[in-house]
Amino acid sequence: SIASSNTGLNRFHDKNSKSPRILITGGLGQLGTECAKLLRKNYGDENVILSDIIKPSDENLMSGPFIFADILDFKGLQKIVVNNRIDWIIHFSALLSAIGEQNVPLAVRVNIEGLHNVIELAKQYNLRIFVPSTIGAFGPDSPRNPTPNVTIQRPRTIYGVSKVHAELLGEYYHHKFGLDFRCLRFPGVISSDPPGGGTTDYAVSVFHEGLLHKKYECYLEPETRLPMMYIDDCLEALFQFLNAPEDKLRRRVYNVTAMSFTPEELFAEIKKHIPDLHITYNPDSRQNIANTWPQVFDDSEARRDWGWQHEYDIDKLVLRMIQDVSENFI
Ligand code: AKB
Repeated sequence: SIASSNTGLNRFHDKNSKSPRILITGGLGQLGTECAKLLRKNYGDENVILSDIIKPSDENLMSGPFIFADILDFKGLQKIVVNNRIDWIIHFSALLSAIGEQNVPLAVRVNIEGLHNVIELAKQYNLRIFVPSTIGAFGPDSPRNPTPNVTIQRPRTIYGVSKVHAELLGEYYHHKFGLDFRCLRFPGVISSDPPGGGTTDYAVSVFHEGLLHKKYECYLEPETRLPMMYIDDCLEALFQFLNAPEDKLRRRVYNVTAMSFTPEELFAEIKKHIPDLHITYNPDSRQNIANTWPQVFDDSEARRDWGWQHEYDIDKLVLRMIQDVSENFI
């Protein structure tokens, strides 16, 4: 994993500077536990607090502190920030694209009201705040191949709308109040830990189903091209960007990606390792979402400004996922 492949502690912090104290919200989603591992490796176990409203497993509790935090409870959050002397917030709590469409009022509360709470808190206590955005922040009017950093957005999902709102509010707070707001637009993130309720989830499920049952029914059409990245690259981008000096940042919101592929191309690569994998297609409402999203994401500004570079292309990703899922889930 990225945490163990790092060359050592404090890659970006000199030995004499104090480690930041970091709160991760929505910490038991797809990115939280792996992100905590990486940050703990760099800043010390006790300095990274994972939080969620979900009950943690024993494994979640293994590497450092976990607390209950409800992002809809402003006072509760305030107490956590003060009592734990938090310096940075990584705000992962959100309902993803497909699940958000099934419960729009809840998505509005979690994705928009929750964001209001953490951003206001970050302003009041002068915290650095990272909020992930997504390829889902684009829509049918956006150029799809490639999709540049600054262009028409106008998404058609509540998830996308909430992420555009987060991007704009964060930029506004930065310019108006000097808030240290940082935001990366991620593509579909692929990890052996399952995501929940996204449009790009097929690219994770196929590994689990494929290795267990040798068959997978895909809910997207075979030629649906979407940008993707392996979780180690995603967290590496987050880590580098969090630590990028202010003078390198020409904007507060950057596209990042690693590759783009269609289901057909991914399955062909997996079949090199699991030749008897049987694929069927049965597109559902997620196809309509995917049809409005970028096919190829232009992240040249992140590469130019703060040196973003990905490590995993499709062949390396497939090898690594087969290994991860076989070791941890089969
Ligand atoms: C989703 O599919 O909703 C997410 C995303 C691309 O933001 N994985």
